[in-house]
Amino acid sequence: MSVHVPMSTGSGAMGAATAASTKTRAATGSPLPPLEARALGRALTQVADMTDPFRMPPELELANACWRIGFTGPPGAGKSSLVGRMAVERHPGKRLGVLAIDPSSPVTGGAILGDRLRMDHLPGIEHVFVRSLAARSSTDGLADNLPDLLDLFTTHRFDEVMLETVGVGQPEVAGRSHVDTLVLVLPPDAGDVIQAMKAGILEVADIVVVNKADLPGARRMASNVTESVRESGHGSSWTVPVLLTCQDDAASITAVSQAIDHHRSWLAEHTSREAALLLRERHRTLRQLERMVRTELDQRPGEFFQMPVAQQMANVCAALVRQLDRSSS
Ligand SMILES: Nc1nc2c(ncn2[C@@H]2O[C@H](COP(=O)(O)OP(=O)(O)OP(=O)(O)O)[C@@H](O)[C@H]2O)c(=O)[nH]1
Ligand SMILES: [Mg+2]
Repeated sequence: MSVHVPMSTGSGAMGAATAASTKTRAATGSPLPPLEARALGRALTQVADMTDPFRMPPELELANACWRIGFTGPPGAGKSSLVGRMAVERHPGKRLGVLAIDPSSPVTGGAILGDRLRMDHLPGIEHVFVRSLAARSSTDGLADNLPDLLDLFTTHRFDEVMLETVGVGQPEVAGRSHVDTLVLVLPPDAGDVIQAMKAGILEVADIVVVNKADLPGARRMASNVTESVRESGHGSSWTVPVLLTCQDDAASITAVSQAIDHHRSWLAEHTSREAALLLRERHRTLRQLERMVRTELDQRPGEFFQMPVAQQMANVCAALVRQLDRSSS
């Protein structure tokens, strides 16, 4: 079964993904169309619940892709609190979405801790949409259908979406390929986490936040992280800012928001958005294929794997081609 999500009109004008698309709606002065929050909520549930290993993704006008900001970090670092504050800080003049992915138990498929959003103050704000979803069967802490879930925010004409994921060390976990700006949120006592992250997430974070600056050890943690970031490097000329935040210190929240804007401007100046969006599509295809292959292999009996490997692969590929033919006819 495949689910049809609302599509944007147009012919996928990737070439138009220029600096103009980095302007906010407030900057361009165009009015916001009505937000169909209930339709979006239903579509998110529908896409999140899909178990079909094969889905034809919607044709999107990539040039209109909304800006995606990821917040990741260990459990309890204060990601939700920060995202909540950030939404208040950033929503004026924009349509802004918040999507939090909860880790879920692989055994029951249910979210362990349920909805832990600390954003009760947000749903009343016009043009701000908040949703929390369980990660389902995905093994890397992200929802299996995350690319499609995030696309829904583009089809519903959002300017910006903030994604919260629990990061435990691997860049994939952070959803690096799904977002434009990745913010790593750490608590003051994350020394062990930093050790574990050295070869991973620290290298792909665009901004590092040491939260709970009101607690002892935060400053020391920030200077340790600054050192680690300097050692590991970012792989580009972007200088990763390491910022201290405290939920009750409005100026510290504003500083993170400004760093996000700064990173966006830097990307617009130094990188190709078109290339970044195509890389994201590549990642989607890869994830989709991995999922389809895994599902096919799960259906094969043990004897299947006695065949020569080339024959096994040809058999699986033929089955995938049949599936694709069926779904496009
Ligand atoms: N002292 C202090 N506590 C904070 C701060 N920010 C958040 N907290 C507290 O830290 C706890 C965890 O906050 P969350 O925002 O739920 O953290 P999270 O990273 O989203 O947690 P998970 O989604 O469970 O991984 C809560 O009790 C918050 O009130 C802060 O700046 N200072
Ligand atoms: Mg949270």
